[in-house]
Amino acid sequence: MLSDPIVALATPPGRAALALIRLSGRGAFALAARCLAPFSPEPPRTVFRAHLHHPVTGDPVDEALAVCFPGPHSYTGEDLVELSTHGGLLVPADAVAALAAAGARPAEPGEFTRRAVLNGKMDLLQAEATADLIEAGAPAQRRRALQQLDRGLSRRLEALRSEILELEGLIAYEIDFPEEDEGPVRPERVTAAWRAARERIALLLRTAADGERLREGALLVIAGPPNAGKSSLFNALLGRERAIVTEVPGTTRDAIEAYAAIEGFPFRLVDTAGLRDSDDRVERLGIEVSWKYVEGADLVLYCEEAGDAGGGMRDAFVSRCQAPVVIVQTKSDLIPPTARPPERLTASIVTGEGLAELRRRLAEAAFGKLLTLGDVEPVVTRARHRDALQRALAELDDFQEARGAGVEAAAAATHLRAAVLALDDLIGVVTPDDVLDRVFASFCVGK
Ligand SMILES: Nc1nc2c(ncn2[C@@H]2O[C@H](COP(=O)(O)OP(=O)(O)OP(=O)(O)O)[C@@H](O)[C@H]2O)c(=O)[nH]1
Ligand SMILES: [Mg+2]
Repeated sequence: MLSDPIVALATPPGRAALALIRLSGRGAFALAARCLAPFSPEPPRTVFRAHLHHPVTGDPVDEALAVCFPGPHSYTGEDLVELSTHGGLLVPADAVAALAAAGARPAEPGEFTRRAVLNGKMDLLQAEATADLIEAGAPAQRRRALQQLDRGLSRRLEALRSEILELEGLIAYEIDFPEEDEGPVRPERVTAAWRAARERIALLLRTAADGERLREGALLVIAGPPNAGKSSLFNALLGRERAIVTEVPGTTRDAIEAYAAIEGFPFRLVDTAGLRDSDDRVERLGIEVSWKYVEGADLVLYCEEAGDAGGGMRDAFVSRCQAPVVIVQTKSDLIPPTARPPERLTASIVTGEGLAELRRRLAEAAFGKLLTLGDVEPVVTRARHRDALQRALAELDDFQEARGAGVEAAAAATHLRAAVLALDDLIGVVTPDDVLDRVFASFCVGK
């Protein structure tokens, strides 16, 4: 395993009070000693102040604070030094250059965390959760990432893994007693254990759609006839005036996309051009774009003016949509409360009425499964997780099919072994390099 010393700036470069620099690997302390005076790794995990200078020219770089974490009690599991310097563009870059001149190599993105995984400080799911935590833009994303970092998903998968291993153990009896008609383990017991493990995997897989949406944000497309108040609602949900609003039908020509947290959940909001037959070439193009977005949406918010009798258009629209549609009647302030149909969601951006309920409905429609699961139940959040679980499930099913077909126990058991391997891949027990490359490709340098 590579453990050569690596260095990186862990904070973004630019005008800031402080910067954090990390140095990790074999010989990290000796290397730091060439740039810091005074320097001593003893006592460990204790902050000390030191002059930081270039090891070759002796040029002073900064007055820094340093902490030494001797391996294996460090983030990477290796000897690790963290330096706090002044921020800005020059000082942190010079500090990194000084450590590089002393013999450290600039780290690749995610290389510190990759070493943490390889040294058994965390599993691959926790490493992914670290990246998710950094990327989190909505509270629900942060909570989910923290739960995965706390090994919520890892523990569930480990339990599942032991269940399959126990099932393999039951089968081993049959392998040991091949002559007997019926081994010491009743077939129903094997079937019950198989069914329990299968159901657990299926349960996790059912969280995948909402979980992946939670990481990426739900694509919420606002659509409807011109002048229905779509852009106004878009701005209200965003909390700022992003889209142009006028009383002229056909104001929005192009789709406008923006990120918003609604009820703590991440959404990618899209405002679109109003749908109608138009002779205007530019508007027609805009309407085509609207339909493209509607077709790719996770959720559609269909707007129609309160009291609008355009039910035919709405029904035709809904039947053309793949994604779930939330229908809202806008401008409810323009009609008397008695005229509002009780079964319809109504909202007004003038009075603010109905907006809180609308937000709740949108979160419910896009993330309903996560809302019912709460924050305790683990959820799978990546295609990588889904693929591995599907592989495990397919192997379990092949196992049961083989038994049904009277295949010899030892041969049937190979499917259980393969299911365990799929879970191992997922947790990151024995992960091939190319999988690691893919996971860490999206990481920040210095993490
Ligand atoms: N009274 C009232 N007027 C509203 C409300 N929402 C929007 N409007 C008005 O309705 C008109 C159209 O609003 P927009 O948000 O531009 O409508 P749109 O659906 O985006 O229209 P297009 O982009 O042309 O398709 C504007 O004059 C808004 O001020 C509301 O809740 N109450
Ligand atoms: Mg508009």
